[in-house]
Amino acid sequence: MEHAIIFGVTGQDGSHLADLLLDKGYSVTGVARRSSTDTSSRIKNILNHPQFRLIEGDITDASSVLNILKSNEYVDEIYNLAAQSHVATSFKQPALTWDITGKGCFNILQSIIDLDRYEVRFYQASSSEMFGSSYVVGEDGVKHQDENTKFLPQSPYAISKCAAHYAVRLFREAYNLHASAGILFNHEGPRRGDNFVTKKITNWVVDFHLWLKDNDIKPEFLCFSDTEIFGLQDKSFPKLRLGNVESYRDWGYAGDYVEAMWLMLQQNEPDDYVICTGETYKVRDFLDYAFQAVGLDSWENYVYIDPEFYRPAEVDFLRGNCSKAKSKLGWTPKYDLKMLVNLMIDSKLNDQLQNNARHI
Ligand code: NAP
Ligand code: F7E
Repeated sequence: MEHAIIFGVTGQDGSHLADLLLDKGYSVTGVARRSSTDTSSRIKNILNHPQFRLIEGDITDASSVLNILKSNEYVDEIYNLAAQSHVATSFKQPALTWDITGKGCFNILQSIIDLDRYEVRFYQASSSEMFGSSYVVGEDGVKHQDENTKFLPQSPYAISKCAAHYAVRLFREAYNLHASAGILFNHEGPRRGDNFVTKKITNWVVDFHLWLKDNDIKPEFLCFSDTEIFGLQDKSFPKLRLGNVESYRDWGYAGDYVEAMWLMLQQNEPDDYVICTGETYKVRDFLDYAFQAVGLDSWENYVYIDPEFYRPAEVDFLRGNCSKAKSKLGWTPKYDLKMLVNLMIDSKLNDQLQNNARHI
């Protein structure tokens, strides 16, 4: 039986990857850091799985990482998905972001070498944020980023990811490690953290839709202030507060993207791959789809553009080209943006309806 270790198993991707590997018959060791509150909500479905084990560890602590590898003598694959992954937060906590997102990767790679575990296959979660303000124009005149596009990182998060990405390449070349990096563009889904823009939008849209229904309010009777939406009998609902809605992102579905991670480690040779949909949309397009999904025609009245959510530096344009992954891995994304928005809205609606049913 194949054995994999997942650092960052409690996160969006870690939980999807654990599901995938268990389905494939792997035994999976998930590493979670100590927390004052329970962080296992995304992996509740597998906590009692006979082939799943959750252990404590922190990738910022080199001795913790070393001990995890020592106590797991037989490991085929290690996936490093652990990160301080929020770009805006990285401007407020750059040193912490570096320790987790940058140095953490070195801690794992160095432990593999120190323990002579050259047989292990390693995956690093690199990011399209590493491209920052850089892109190329293809022969078709379309702007995009691929494996050969230079990195121009625009945040402490992206700088940390670049350092980790170069470390993977160095350890691959210097020590002949089977170490691969997936340069993944934004990927989302019902398990996305609440403070990323797609989840923030879909959560708000569903809550607002249910508020209208519960109070039997028709949208045409609403009144608006700068920050509030008023219904009948002085009932009010806070507007959705967002920052820059003009940036472009290439959004895919997380469930599709973890398959690409696994495929990378099944190749004879390690390599780096861009994983994306190849389509790009503005945040305002995502808003259009999300509001349409619950029958609201225009989002402008419901959104308050709040300077608090602007970043000191922005990545304005991301659109990937994953031709290499398509031809070498045989990987293609299954979800387009509209399907992704509907998945996130339907899942949140179901959660809310189930919660309400429990309280009746
Ligand atoms: P996520 O939901 O934020 O998950 C991050 C995971 O890292 C969580 O399990 C978190 O644990 C864990 N973690 C944080 N600090 C740690 C530490 N010091 N030691 C051990 N574990 C730690 O991120 P995601 O969306 O699943 O993304 C997975 C990876 O892909 C990340 O490296 C991210 O930077 C990268 N990435 C994501 C995207 C995307 O669009 N989602 C795109 C490109 C790259 P807690 O539960 O305790 O917080
Ligand atoms: O922002 C804008 C924001 O935080 C997307 C991470 O998984 O993908 C993710 O990073 C866009 C940006 O994702 C709000 O300014 C507007 O232009 O959802 P996000 P991100 O920064 O693209 C990459 C590939 C990763 O690697 C990261 O780990 O939306 N935006 N208003 C907002 N963003 C947030 N979070 N909140 C807002 O209110």
